[in-house]
Amino acid sequence: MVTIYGVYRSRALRNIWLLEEMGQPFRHVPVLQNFRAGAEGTMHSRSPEYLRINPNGGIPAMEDDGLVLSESLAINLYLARKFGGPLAGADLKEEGRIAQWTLFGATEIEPRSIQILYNRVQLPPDQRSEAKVTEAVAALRGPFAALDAALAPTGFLVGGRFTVADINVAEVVRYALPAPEVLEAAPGVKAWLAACHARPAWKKIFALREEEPAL
Ligand SMILES: N[C@@H](CCC(=O)N[C@@H](CS)C(=O)NCC(=O)O)C(=O)O
Repeated sequence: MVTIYGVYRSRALRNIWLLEEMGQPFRHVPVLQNFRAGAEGTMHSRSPEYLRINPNGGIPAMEDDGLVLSESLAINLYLARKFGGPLAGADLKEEGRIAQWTLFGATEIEPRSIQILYNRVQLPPDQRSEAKVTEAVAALRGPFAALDAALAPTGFLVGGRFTVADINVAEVVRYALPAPEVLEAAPGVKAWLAACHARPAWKKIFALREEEPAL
């Protein structure tokens, strides 16, 4: 059985979302970020036992049949390929598109959207920078316009249906929500994200996430 290491309030949520959507049972080991270590007395990203699993020390990690993977988005590509079904690419061309949008999310969106999350929500108030938010909002305009155009024909990123590409990109777009002006400028992205978050699997895992202590 697949094991996912990482609390719901981490990038492990991406993997948990996909597994829920695919109806795949999995083992969940709630590893904490190291800066939260000690709060709940559970394993954290710098615990020796976790570093034996993932020497990079980041969460999430996944174990499956002797394979250990890190990088949340790569884990999702692996899981989609392994379990197949409508969330996975139906052929090589769709797999190419899924990889394209996943890397677009990782390179064009996440480095900016995470600055919005850090500087509007997660950092202690005296460490936040509105200048970084402004910079991120400006840098996201182009990528969000590209996403908006890609979503226009069908409302999905690949194959006219909900796939792992939508999960991988929705999870990095979500970090921009604390700056609503970015989404107001891209109404197709806003509607698509709302549709992603209306899915039963998302509602289920987000409720479980809310039960965890906040960061
Ligand atoms: N690119 C990596 C990022 C992993 C990452 O930075 N995870 C955070 C939690 S969401 C983490 O482990 N933070 C605590 C630490 O680095 O010790 C991925 O997508 O898996």
